[in-house]
Amino acid sequence: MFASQSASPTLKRQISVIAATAFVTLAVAITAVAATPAETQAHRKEQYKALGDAFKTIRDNSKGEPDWAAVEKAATFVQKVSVEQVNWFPKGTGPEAGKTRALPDVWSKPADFTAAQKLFSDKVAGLTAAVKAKDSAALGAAFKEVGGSCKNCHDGFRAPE
Ligand code: ASC
Repeated sequence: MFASQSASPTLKRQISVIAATAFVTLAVAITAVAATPAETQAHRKEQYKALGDAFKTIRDNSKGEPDWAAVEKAATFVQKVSVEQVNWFPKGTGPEAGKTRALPDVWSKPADFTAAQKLFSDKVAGLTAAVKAKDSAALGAAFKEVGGSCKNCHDGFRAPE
């Protein structure tokens, strides 16, 4: 018999919840896939700008006694970006899609670019650990390491302003 005729109210409610969850998941997935190249560029520019702001917060707090609440918030964002950025450079989102400082090597040397992105997320692990331990000396050291990984990627894959 058809499920909705034989199912108990509890089961029906569970089925509704599962169906609604599946619908939302699908809608989110379609939205992510459907971003135009220009939208992808705009998104990554916005996120990297916010990353710069978050990194400034950490820099400002890496001398003297940190404001740990502010540092934690900023470091959480840095960590999120370090993971998500691997999705921000699909093919077709280079200069052909709009004004960007991302260099062609992003797409012509994908293994090198992936390695540069990985260096960043690897160094962020040290930052996250320092924040978790509320260790200001470790924070200062990790800040420098992360900054080096930013520069490493910019040197190879981003045009100067
Ligand atoms: C920052 C910032 C960057 C990095 C980089 C480190 O504060 O906005 O892009 O540090 O300059 O070398």
